[in-house]
Amino acid sequence: MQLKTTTMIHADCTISDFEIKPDAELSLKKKACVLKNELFYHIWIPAFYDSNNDGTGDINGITIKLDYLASLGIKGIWLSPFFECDYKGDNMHGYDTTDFYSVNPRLGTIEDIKNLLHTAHTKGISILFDLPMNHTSHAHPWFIDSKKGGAYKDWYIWNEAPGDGWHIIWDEARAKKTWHSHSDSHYYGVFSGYMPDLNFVNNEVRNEMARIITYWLNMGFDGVRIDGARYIYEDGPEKISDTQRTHLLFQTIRKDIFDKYSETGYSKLLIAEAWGEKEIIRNYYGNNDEFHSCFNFPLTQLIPDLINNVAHAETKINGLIEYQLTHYPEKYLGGIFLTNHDLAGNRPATEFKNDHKKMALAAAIQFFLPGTPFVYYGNEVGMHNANLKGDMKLRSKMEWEKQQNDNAVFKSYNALCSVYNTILNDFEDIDFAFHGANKGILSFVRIGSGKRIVFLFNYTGKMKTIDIDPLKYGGVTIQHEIINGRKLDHSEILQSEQSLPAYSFCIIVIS
Ligand SMILES: [Ca+2]
Repeated sequence: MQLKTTTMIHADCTISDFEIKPDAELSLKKKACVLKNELFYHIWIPAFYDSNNDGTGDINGITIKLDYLASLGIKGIWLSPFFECDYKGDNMHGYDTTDFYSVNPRLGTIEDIKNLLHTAHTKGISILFDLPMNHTSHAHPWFIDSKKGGAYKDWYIWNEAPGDGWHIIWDEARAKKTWHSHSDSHYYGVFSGYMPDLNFVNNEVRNEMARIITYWLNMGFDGVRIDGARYIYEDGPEKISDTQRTHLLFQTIRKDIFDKYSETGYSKLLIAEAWGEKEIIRNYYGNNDEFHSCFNFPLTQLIPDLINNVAHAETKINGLIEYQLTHYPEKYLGGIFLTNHDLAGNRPATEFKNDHKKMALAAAIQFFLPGTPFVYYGNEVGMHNANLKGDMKLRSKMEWEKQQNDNAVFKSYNALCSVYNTILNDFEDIDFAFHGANKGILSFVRIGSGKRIVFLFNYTGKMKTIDIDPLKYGGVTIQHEIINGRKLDHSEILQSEQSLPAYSFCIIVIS
């Protein structure tokens, strides 16, 4: 009986009819997953840089600013959605796709995309695209046909009498509807009636999604961020997220698509937006056979909480990292971010009320915990949350005028990016010793081939004495950096006890 059930579930999660054929002209050769100790930058396209002065940031604007990103030390970019979409008003988010194969003309053309890929790759910068695969816009031709009962009828989820219990998990009032009426029936749309969910039980839908993913990866993209990964299959009331079939489909996509790209020498990254607690995120790594990486949502709140001295923040961050070390697959690399486009966190300038030291400290923790830092556009120049409603707070125009050398935040980010690329270039994480957040000091050691790096962060407003006895870390030769403070000389390090000023940090490289 068990075998029969498993086979049946697998049958709902297979894919075929796609081709792995990376374009050699536009693709970047990568032996390993693109996220290994590489600094990423998250761009909200309409807000970033407007190349043709029509009021909307665009693809060519990113190409123009690649030198800026390269000089900062950025090695990869995650783009907000650029597919043709329905809503094109002030908060054009692009998660309401009307054509997965074409580019929103407000953002540019397919030639602009190819030019961006080519130019970025010549500078060694990877590019990820954002795929809202769970749903389309209600204005997508597939859904218009589905509503009429045409050939695409079964591409969406219809139910004459869905009943109760289909609540979205983040809506505590449990008032938001996930079923939406149309003539005598109802269709399912977990995010809204404007974005109906695709029916992944339908073989044609899965194959189409595999074609879409490989179309863009073949063109030259280096990976994909899967939007709303928790909501792909739903099993009924109270079972609309994190279902077994959702995991099985991503395992299939990993094995049949991503592992095959790796075999061609063009490794591509699969990263999840699985917005939830650590136990939920853990399952999207599978047994190292599902997503390469998942965004670390719990950490986004805990980093500022630690620095802002919020009650129990030490216990919570220790609990999070110890859980990850115990339960996540070995060498997992999460995406670490302080802000994204969705109100998951405030911009640091707002969160820390413009306190430059706290902002630099938060960025340093984000950068140096094992994982991949994703810098949200504008955080590096100290942009604040905009005085706008809802998620528009985090989607305001890039403040290019703040990109000046006398900007203290920008200076800190430049220094951090430079140190990051210097000490983690070619660093292979072999082991990690987490000493935890304790009495105002967060400390850990990253151990790689040939060197180990000690990190100490003082997240209090007081001077702290730290023990940097090299013997304790088994080091022979010591190089060192102190940011937000002065540089130590060798004899001082041998004294082993040092003072670490308020909201500053110390990085010791032992090789
Ligand atoms: Ca779904």
